[in-house]
Amino acid sequence: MKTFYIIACLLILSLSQQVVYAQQLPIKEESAEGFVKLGMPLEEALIKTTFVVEWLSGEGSTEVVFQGENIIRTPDYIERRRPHPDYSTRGGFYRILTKYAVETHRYIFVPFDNNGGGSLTSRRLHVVDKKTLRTVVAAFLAERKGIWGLTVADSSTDTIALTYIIEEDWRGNLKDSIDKAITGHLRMIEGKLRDVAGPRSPIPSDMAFFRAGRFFRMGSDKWEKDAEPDEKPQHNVHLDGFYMDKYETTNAQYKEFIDANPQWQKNRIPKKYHDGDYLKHWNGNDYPPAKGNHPVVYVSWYAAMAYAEWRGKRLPTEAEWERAARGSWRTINADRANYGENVGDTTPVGTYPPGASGLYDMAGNVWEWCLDEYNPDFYAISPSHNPLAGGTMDNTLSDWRNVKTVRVLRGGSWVSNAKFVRVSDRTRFTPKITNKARGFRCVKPVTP
Ligand SMILES: [Ca+2]
Ligand SMILES: [Ca+2]
Repeated sequence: MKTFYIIACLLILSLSQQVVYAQQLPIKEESAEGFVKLGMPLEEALIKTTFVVEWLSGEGSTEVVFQGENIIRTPDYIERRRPHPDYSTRGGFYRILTKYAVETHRYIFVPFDNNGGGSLTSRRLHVVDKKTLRTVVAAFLAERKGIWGLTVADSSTDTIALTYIIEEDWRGNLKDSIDKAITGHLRMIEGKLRDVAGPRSPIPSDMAFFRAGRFFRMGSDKWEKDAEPDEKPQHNVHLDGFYMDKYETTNAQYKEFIDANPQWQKNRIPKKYHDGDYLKHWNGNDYPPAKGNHPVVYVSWYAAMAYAEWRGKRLPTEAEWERAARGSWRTINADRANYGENVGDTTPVGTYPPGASGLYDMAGNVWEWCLDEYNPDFYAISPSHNPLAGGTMDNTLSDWRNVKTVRVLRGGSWVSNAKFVRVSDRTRFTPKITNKARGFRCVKPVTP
């Protein structure tokens, strides 16, 4: 008992000092504070948790009630826990298990079935140490193929994450060997996730935070109406954490940029960075009267890149853009977005209600430049982690002035038909092109 409290105190102490580190990673619906604010002492909570000891040899299992420190600690079993009725909400049970895993330097993993279905409480949660993890995953994988989720609780960095450890490609084949998947996963958890789980520093008020490890289906399904070939196959994507601007970049913001960087003013910008129409609607270095809060348009991809760099940000990858835009509406109409000439011009940013993630005008108003080269076949070959077409992130960010290949735009504009306002629609233009319906917004990685 004493040892337990000493460990707990040390944990709390180290948590309070690691200000630069991440807060506990919230799982799904859980708030960032959920873990540390678990009201009941762990000891007490665990006593109320039924768990099943399951031997890896396959010799069976025993159901027992957790009794404080009296855990059978042998290397050849795993614990499969079930929530006490008092903790039957998925969040409550998850928090208890996670806290337990952190304090015992162990991991939890959650095998998902092929459909990813079922509530978290109905899934089997296994508590294992790092060494056992490989054995356990291999054993389960032999049993049935599928997409395997892993929640890792890492006691050294006090982070947890729900991520996918082994993924299927669109044909149903596993993408990695077990060894490769586990190694890669642990490296990621131990490295990047500590900073991206849930930043302790406040989220900038004009940006929305997107947690790492979130999995989503990118692209369009076979049956999706209006989907074009370049939106297929639908595939799994896993992203590092990032912030995204809540609004499209405005004229007023863009003016600050050209005032501070005269080489990007209309009469100074080098020819290689635009098509002759750059800031066509501006009067010299002034945006049109009363349009300070409208999205800037007539900006090339180069101009967007330069602006983002100056702000200490960058353009979003297509995957980041789509992940941020997903989950808002199944249908679109004139009350929700500025598209299809229903207004006849850009509208001030934030005129329409925000989407599910708190972002405005992802659908319509102006098309938004993305970082990626446009490759219609990219989805068939795209890596599952942080996909980016046309080069590495480092190369693209350091060498963007020499980029010549076509770039992606997303989200449709005030001119576009509904078809182009769909979240998975992709379009493209050469990086020099500017026009009245194209602008951008920026993102910022959480890990420097
Ligand atoms: Ca937009
Ligand atoms: Ca398209």
